[in-house]
Amino acid sequence: MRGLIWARLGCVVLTLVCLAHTGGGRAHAATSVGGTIAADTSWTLAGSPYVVTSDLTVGANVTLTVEPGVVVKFEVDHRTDIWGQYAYTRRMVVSGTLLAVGTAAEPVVFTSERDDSYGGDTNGDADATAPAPGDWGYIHLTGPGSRLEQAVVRYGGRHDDNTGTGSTSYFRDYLVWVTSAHPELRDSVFEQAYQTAVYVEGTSSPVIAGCTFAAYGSIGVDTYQGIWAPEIRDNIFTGGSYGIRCAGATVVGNQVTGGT
Ligand SMILES: [Ca+2]
Repeated sequence: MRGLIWARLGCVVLTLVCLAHTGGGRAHAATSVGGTIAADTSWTLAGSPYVVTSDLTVGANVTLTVEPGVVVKFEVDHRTDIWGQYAYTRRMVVSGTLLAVGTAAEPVVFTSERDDSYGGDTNGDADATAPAPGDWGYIHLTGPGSRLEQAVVRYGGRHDDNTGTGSTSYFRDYLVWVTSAHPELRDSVFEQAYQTAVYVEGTSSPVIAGCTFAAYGSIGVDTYQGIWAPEIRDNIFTGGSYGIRCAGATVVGNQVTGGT
């Protein structure tokens, strides 16, 4: 009898251990990334999700390739500045080249660590936290040849570039920020941006085609500070304040609903 009881207890203990290991629905361990990537690197499905736990820089002359189906999640690191506004979030600065080319069935996803709808419950808290626009900063493209194709970029767009400098906050409220570069953004979804989804400045001539911009706070594509000629073609803008703000861009075949 005593042996039977111990056997049953053993079953209970084993069950608890198994639950602990699968707690929160975490499929498998995430890969933590941050700092500077100094040599050509691929992020693979086997390593996904990748969690950005400090500012991430892709160095000059370096290519980061993100394979189809890979989910990249940015740690939520909100801190309150001296004005009482939340200030600091994670970001990705691409001085080299970012190749994030997915497929319709397996897009490349950039999102908040609180977004359980891609890559599972990566932060291990079940539904205790929900993602929100501005959970992370931006992807800043400043180097040659970057491509985002069949990608989903969501819940970012808020960053204080003066964090840690002791100066007044300098908010960069963009989900994707293009400075003097010529990336191709095709057939992708940019949604839940805190303010502007894609901001283009300097001698930039990106191609932005076949994309959907949804539920962003302010402007879908803002190229007003760009002095070259971007091509903005066949995109859908929905649920933001404005679709496109531009000067000197080629703008063809776009649809704007729920804004102007
Ligand atoms: Ca969660």
